Amino acid sequence: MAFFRGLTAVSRLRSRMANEATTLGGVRWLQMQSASDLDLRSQLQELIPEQQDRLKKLKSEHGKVQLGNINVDMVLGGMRGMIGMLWETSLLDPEEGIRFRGLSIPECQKVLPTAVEGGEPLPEGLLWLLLTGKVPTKEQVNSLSKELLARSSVPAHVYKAIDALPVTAHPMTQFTTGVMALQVESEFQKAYDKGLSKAKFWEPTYEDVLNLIARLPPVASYVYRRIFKDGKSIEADNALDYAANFSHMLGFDDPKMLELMRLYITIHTDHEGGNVSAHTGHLVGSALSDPYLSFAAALNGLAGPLHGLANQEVLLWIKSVIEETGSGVTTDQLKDYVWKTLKSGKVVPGFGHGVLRKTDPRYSCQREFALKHLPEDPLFQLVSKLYEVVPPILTELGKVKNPWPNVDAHSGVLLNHFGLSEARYYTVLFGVSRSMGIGSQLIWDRALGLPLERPKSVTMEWLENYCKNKAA
Ligand code: NMX
Ligand code: MLT
Repeated sequence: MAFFRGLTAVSRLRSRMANEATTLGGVRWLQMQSASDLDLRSQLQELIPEQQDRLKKLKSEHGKVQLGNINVDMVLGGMRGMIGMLWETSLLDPEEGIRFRGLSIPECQKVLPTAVEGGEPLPEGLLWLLLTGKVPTKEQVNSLSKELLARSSVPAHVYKAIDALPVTAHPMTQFTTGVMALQVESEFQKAYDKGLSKAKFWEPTYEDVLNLIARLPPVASYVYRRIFKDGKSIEADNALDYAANFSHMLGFDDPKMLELMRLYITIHTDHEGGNVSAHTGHLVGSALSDPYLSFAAALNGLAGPLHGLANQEVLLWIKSVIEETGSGVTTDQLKDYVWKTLKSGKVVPGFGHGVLRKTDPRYSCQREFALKHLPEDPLFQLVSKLYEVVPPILTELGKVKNPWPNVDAHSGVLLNHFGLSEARYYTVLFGVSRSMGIGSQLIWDRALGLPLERPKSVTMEWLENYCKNKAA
């Protein structure tokens, strides 16, 4: 009975999405099945002319409409709140969190195909959604899983490039080196060198992006096993989906870990365009650098502690709490540790955000996963305690705009529970997932012919003179 009630709710959501097709930008959300429907590239081929016309119309009819006012604080404050980029695949609401092509995380969990009945979404489904704006069928997702598997072979020189680094090099350095080594196979670069017309730029970009996404799990798992295990790679299992296969190649086959990996890869894919990694990927891509060059640049941004590296920092911080206080840490001890961190001039990792002003829904869905699968895990219980302790302290500081936890506050304890305890590796997992969002948008950047990104910068003297003249 509950199952049928669940099905009714899903079909209500699907039909709501179908009805909302025009309000969500005119992209068709659902479709009937035909042979070419299983081929993602053919789907894009159909969508691109529509979206090109839509952009042309937007430019010609509304090009001069003003979008907010830029003030000096925004220029000096990291461009917060400044609208300055087109990013089609997702949109972030400060209160609600991320929507992938209009769908929130709970909605994606309801409508995207899963590997397990009632389980977590398959990231291939989210990739399809990001690229096309359509919720794929299970057949489409299976077909994409197979396509990614078929594209996943990694040339030997990539592993040699990684092996040239000391094994002590940070996993992100080794991973990005692998991505740069993959670049020698760029279809975009080859086609551009042969004089490909601008109208066709999206086609080799599509090939590069799908190849890149497909090849990241073997490269990333190679890095993991080189640094933390015996150095022996584990063969892909062709029967598995993208995330499960990645987990398998890392060395983790517990069915719950496979589900965690599906959830993990799904929720980290995209967070609109202004975050450091996405913005970097888009900026570098705007110079017509190919997707490998663009994504390697994005990864270097992700490797910063205020961005993706925060997931590493969170687990290390949690472990340092336990080291100092023992495992039965009390609320008062936790408060003292948070204050000690702040007083030493550090941030509390995993809390705060540049845009969000509420608890990150990516945190909430990981919390739900933990409540379902590992409620007794002591580190999960510590993370739950931090949820009570940290926000009032950050609020008391008086300057923190968002005291609530972000995605990184939770991910480490889940991975740690299933044996992936090496915190220094966590940002690589984030990177594998982010390739789907940045890559999808890069394809649309080329399909829509978006221009070189080149904002204006000014000096302090320029600002002082401008403000003086304005006041006069
Ligand atoms: N702990 C201590 N201080 C903080 C925190 C925090 N978690 N969050 C913000 N602040 C401080 C911030 O450093 C700034 O101080 P100051 O004026 O002295 O420079 C002040 O509060 C105002 O910052 P906000 O405007 O609230 O935040 P901003 O947009 O500048 O930065 C983050 C956003 C995410 C960089 C910041 O909240 C932070 O450093 N958080 C901890 C690191 C983290 O979890 N990063 C991961 C973000 C998600 N991701 O995956 O990328
Ligand atoms: C992200 O997922 O990119 C982070 O939450 C940072 C951001 O959105 O600025």
